[in-house]
Amino acid sequence: MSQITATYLVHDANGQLEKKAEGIALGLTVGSWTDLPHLEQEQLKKHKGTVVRIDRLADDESANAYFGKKLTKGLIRIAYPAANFSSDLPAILTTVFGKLSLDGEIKLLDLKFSAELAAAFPGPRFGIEGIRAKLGVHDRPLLMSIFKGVIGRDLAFLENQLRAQALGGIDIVKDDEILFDNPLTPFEERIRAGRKILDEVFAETGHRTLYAVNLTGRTFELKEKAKRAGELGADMLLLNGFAYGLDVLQSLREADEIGLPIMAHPAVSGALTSSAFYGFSHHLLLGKLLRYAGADLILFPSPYGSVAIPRKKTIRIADVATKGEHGLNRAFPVPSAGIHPGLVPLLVQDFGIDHIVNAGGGVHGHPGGAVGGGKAFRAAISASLEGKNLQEAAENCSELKQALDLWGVQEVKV
Ligand code: 1AE
Repeated sequence: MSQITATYLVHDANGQLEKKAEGIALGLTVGSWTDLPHLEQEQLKKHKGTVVRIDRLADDESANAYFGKKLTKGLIRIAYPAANFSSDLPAILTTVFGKLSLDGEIKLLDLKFSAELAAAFPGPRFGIEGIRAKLGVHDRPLLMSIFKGVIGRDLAFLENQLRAQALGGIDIVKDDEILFDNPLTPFEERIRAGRKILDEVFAETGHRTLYAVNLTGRTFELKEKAKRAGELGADMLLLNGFAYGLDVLQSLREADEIGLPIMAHPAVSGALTSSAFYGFSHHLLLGKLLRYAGADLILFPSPYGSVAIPRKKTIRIADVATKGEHGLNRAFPVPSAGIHPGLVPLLVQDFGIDHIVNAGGGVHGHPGGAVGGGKAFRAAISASLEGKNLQEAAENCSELKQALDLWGVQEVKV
């Protein structure tokens, strides 16, 4: 049967997980059950939510302290028949976590899509393989950087930053997520200028860099704007997917007339994922749902940088973005924020070859500017893949040495 199965973390004051689970399964589907006459039960059977499993977890003092009462902690798994909702994320999320999310004592950890339901979702148009093919780079993590300090600056400033990043050997340059359409660097002008600079650098050096332009503005304008971006030569779209909503991302992904890779930024998602007690798990929201909706690249907080989340959670996000899921294309994991070259060995250890090293300050803050920053990162990536110590590699790369002197190296502990 086509269905979606939700796993919840619950904290129950009454200590009755079975009753709680049954209440959710019925409350979010047919309402009541045992009181219904047999005929109505027969009619409604295919719409009834089913409690699949209940696991009681050990008492959690931190949860009791947070809620100010003794609670029973558990995992509850409920299957919802696809007959109850249309095959879109707004309907699915409202079914499995609509009103339920409002009680503040329940966290949605996972959603398991049946094969039939998963077939309604596009997944990434390009995915890891498609992005690699665009760049012709198949044997190393990609390197991405971010325009920084560009608000209030003109196009010439952006052009200089872009040229420096590309000359540093960076594979993808993305707009800062806080750069919106503005009179100094309008959307279309940014794309035209970016196309010109990157083609020039390619002609000079043979290095291909892709530019991801921030797709911004009112929701109903986005499709036309994205199409125009492609016509003007943008390589990729950046989308603040949680400010707009997952279904907006999916609609952009599905529009064949756009046909550009989409990079999803995690802005705003922290409000939905950060609590241990309510909201969504990181891997569900940032890994699975972004992938189902069609993000080719998924940015998320790294375990090491300025807005770090625990390592295990980041690895789970990357796993969900890249494994299984009914054959959907694999989304590129991009652990981000506060990344510098000294962290690259750890990133390679945690995420392997199929991830993107992404840095803003760690590129532009290099003493040699973005050219030096890019070179330092590329050297750190090569050394990490060869299993070389970064200090040793820095003997042959002055830019890497400068970076390590500035930011240090974080040791890999196996
Ligand atoms: C998790 C998103 C990271 C991001 O968007 C960003 O701008 C990072 O910048 P840096 O590398 O921390 O300077």
